[in-house]
Amino acid sequence: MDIRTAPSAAPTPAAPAHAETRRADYRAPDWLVPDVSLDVTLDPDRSTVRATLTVVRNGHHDRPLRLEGDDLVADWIRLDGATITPVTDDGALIITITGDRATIDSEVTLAPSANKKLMGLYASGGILCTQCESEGFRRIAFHPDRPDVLSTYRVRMTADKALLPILLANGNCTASGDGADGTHWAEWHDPFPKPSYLFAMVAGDLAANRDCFTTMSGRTVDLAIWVREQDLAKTAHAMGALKASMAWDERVYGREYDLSLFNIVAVDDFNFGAMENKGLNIFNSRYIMADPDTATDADFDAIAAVVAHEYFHNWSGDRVTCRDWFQLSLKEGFTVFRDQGFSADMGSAAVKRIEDVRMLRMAQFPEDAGPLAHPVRPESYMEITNFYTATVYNKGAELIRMMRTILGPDKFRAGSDLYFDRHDGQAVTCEDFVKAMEDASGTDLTQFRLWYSQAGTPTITARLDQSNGTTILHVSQTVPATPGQPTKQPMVIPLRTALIGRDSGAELAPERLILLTEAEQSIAFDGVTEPAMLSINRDFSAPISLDVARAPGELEALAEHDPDPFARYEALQDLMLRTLIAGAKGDPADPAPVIESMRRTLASNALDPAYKGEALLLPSESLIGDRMALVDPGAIHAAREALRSAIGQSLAEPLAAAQRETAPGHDLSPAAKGIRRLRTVALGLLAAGDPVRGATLAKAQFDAADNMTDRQGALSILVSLDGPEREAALAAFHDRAAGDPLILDKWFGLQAAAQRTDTLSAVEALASHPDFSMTNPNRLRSLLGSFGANQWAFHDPSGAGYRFIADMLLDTDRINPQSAARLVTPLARWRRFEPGRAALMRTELERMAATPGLSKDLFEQVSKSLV
Ligand code: B3K
Ligand code: ZN
Repeated sequence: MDIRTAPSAAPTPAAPAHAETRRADYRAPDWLVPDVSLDVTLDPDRSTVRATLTVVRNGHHDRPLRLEGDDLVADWIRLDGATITPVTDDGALIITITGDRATIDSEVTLAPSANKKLMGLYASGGILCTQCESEGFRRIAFHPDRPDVLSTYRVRMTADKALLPILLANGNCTASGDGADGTHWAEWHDPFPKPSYLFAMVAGDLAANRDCFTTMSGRTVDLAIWVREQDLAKTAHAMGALKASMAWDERVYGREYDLSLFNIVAVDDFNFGAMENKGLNIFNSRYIMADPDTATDADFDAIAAVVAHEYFHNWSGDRVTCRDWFQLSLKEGFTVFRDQGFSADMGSAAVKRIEDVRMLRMAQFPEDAGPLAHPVRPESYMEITNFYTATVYNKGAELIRMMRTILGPDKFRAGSDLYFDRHDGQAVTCEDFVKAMEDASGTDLTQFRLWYSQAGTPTITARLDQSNGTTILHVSQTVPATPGQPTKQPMVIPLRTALIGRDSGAELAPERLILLTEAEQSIAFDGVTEPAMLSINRDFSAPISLDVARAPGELEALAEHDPDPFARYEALQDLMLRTLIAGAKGDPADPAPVIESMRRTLASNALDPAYKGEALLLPSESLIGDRMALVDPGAIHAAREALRSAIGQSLAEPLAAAQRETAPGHDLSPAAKGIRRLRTVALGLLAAGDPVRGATLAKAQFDAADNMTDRQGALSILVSLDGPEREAALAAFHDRAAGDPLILDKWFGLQAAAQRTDTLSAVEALASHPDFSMTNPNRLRSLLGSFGANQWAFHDPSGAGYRFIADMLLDTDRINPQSAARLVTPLARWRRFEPGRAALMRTELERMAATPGLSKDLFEQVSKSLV
């Protein structure tokens, strides 16, 4: 059904019809393309692509060949050497072929420098590069462009040697040389059959950081990270992460790299983080370039995680790929799970788990609770680009984690071995992954499969009953209704659970795995003779909302004694949330229990600074809102600031001591990072308790910083304060950036995140700043993404924040629809807000929906938000 015909949808007279693609309609390809040969002449303003496709009929049928094209005009098309004029359908070519095999040649002319969608072949700062996932190859050549059509590729690239001296594509370079008139050429061959979304080529004036890696079978792989010459010094961390990832995948998953070359290229204009093209990963430069003076510790960690993620895709994505885009989580959920494991092994597993759960709650839980909720394996889409979501990625990773928890590490590894062996070289489904896990482990995962098909975050209630001399845990689950899924079945919920003595603090019942499979279940614990406290969903073993009946004082005791680091963290968070929600509702909210728990956490000798930094961070304003029936941003902000201020005043001494601790900027050890993390968290609380002292301390931290973590941390506090220190630090930060785009992104982002009444007008002014750019996705995200995430400022009761974002996104949509569609999600949550704001948000969505010429990307998000 066209979504615009839904009875409650907004009127959209001028919008084009956009058909839904449905998972249930999947049909194997009519034609296969075993070989693709490209002859490309590269120039920023006028490139030509000659494509030769060998096509083979797949099965017995008389259907024509369909070659997709997006914004392509064919200079000519030939079928077995004879020129043809095919029928066209929505940019695609429909070609009738009589035999079972044919050769299709075509030529198109492209203008990469005019391509601002950043899909297909485009220019970024003089570098020509490609982005094909999901459906970008059809902007380079006519092709079926679907992930279940796998081909081997040969590519010949020709370009002006002075302008574009480096020519790269997937696989191995088989020949190169100089041509006439200052041109040069290179030929590349990728022996591994791959879908078109993994095709890549790059041409530019690039320099390489080169290294090598010896694989477990003794082969040497040449590694290169390509950037502009002046950025070479900033690639060392990424190279280290790449080598560590290669070793980790051999050790943990038994996966060896398969080509003799692995190239990474960094570009400044990129729609997302990075792309796993076979043998030629292309990265957003923010996930490659770092030194302690320009990148924070969090940036360093993110670089390692993304380098690992893209590298791990070589097996989970490239060697075994997706049959269709509904299976996206097959590669993304699994690969996120793999990169999370890598990061946990490289640093603190406990802190990594806390960070990952925070991310899940910040991005995925709201998605699951809103109009854009969809299962990990979606059933339909208008624009697949809109489904690169936290649900597909992060909830998808949680599904893999739960399978590992249920099967245990050894059977899980047997399952992943079987999956890779069984499906090497194939395009497969999420079902194939689960089946491999089932077959290798002998465990029935029938009910578990509901996690792939049912959207919504399950809510679990748990109550420990010790009233009759027995100890019984009563647990129940409900899965909320989501769009298109009014009723749900009970899921398999793995809950790592232990009992802890309320008086002794001892573990009364050792940890066990409870598998909840029904709507309600009761579980008996034997031999428990003293009052017990429930330590449940340890390590966040299931991605659920949990409501536990607690006796007074329990959360405080668990925050101090629970041996599971995640559960201890969670107890303190719940304590904070209880106080914050009461405050936001106008109920009495005594801060003392939170303050005393925080005092004990700060003083503990058993906890490291990194953990303390995480534990002392209050839940965000949006997370508090997620736990309330209706969100009132002003009341939430006031309650949170009141608690922060009370903490800052009561714990001024220990916080100041933590803030005084420093670690040298070049020291990137987990211990040094932890000191810096805690330092800025402490500074934020101190400033909340005493803004004048806070400004002085923050400016001193800013001025003395020998690293970006301390400098950005100080500025992140100063931007929300008043006084001359703020303006001085902002000006100094901008000067130090000296045009470095990644530092300027921080400068924009910090101001858009400021907790101030004038943030909206500041953001409006920044949109006209000479350093702002509508065409660079990083800069757009820095300003609009940070502002949209700033609950208090964005939800200004006047509605001016909504108007501003809508205006900006309508402009963005004409340039880069993918970016516009991604940044609209804060407005989509309108139903969660108090009626005044909800009406204003809805008005802006309706205005956008009624705008003529809206892209399919933005139309899908806006229209689904209104239904
Ligand atoms: N697979 C890419 C994402 C592509 C997004 C296309 N809209 C990067 C990643 O997840 O590794
Ligand atoms: Zn990925």
